[in-house]
Amino acid sequence: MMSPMYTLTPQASAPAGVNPAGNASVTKSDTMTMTTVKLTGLAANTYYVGHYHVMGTASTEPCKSGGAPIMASMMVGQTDAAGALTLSGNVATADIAAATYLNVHTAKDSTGAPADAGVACTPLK
Ligand SMILES: [Cu+2]
Repeated sequence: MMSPMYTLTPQASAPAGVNPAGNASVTKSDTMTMTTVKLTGLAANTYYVGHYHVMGTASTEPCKSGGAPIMASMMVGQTDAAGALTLSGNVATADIAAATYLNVHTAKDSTGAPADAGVACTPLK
């Protein structure tokens, strides 16, 4: 089992006043991948959504490439009153085989529909 820890950094599309910082632990087996994302500096009592994404074409930098989300990897959660968030999820490792980055967006509501292009991101290796 490999469990790398990734550091998420703010994205240009993060709303003003949001200063996300945190990390993602990714525990990968041959069949399933368990992901836990912890961020602080977000808006209070607000829904956020995380996904793995495939590479896009807007940039050679994964987090700026604008790739499509892998919907099977969607994780939805709500921040606490201090703007701290924990997201966790399990996804089939095969479903994220082509992923090049993991990011978190503000969500419109508990359905996890994204409200922006992303607030924090990490490339994957
Ligand atoms: Cu996403």
